[in-house]
Amino acid sequence: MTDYSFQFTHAITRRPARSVVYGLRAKDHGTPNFDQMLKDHAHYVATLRETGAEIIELPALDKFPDAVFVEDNALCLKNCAILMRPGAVSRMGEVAMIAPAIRAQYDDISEITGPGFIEGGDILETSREILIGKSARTDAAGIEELRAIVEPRGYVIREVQTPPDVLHFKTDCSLLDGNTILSTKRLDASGCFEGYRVLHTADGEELAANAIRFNQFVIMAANFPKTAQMLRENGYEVREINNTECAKIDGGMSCLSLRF
Ligand code: CIR
Repeated sequence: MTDYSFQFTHAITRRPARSVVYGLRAKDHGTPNFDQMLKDHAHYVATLRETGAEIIELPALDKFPDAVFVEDNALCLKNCAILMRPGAVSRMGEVAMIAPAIRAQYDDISEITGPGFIEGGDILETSREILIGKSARTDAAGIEELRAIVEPRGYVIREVQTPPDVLHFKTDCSLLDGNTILSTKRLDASGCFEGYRVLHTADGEELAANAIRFNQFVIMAANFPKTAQMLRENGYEVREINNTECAKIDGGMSCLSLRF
């Protein structure tokens, strides 16, 4: 049986624009190297494609430095998609730019119209529910607007809390299979994953938590050897992608694609 929380036939990505060096960031970790980011992005796209999925690559958008992080623009479910309303003002215009690509794939499309905010990075879909972390980018009104759209379509929403000073809920966790979550210890300590099997990132490797399960692969940022080994020991087929440049602007593996 297909588990739509990690078995996908499609992904949408967007090539990084030169303006990506001006992307939003919470702390200064230096300017991303654009050429390295292009290489890493190409590696990421090739890895998604290796699973047999169709990858729709959208062109770079110089006007929106963070537009490479398409995950925040939409929620793509099995039979419907919802266009988000980013909490970051500089990112609001990205949604209209991605809408045509989503409309080409879905018949049932809704959009968050506000006044609330919600970004895809705060949304974790598992095989039984959709967890949404309240954060600086996702507020209660945004979550309620999404709830009103998806619950009549048969989905269950559970509001949780993104840890303070963490950009998105999925900065600290990922789905490994329908019932297994990779999480930082700090997020798991909140109790939000009760009933799931939870594997923890190694101490000091918290940035490894933002991974994706995409068909047969767990795709994670490189340079987190203990967490990668732990995942391999648990039977996952791990692929590592250099993420040093995206990490400078708080981006990771999940942010770079919409998967459906
Ligand atoms: C931002 O602050 O919006 C971007 N620089 C990073 C977005 C990362 N997106 C994600 O975790 N889903």
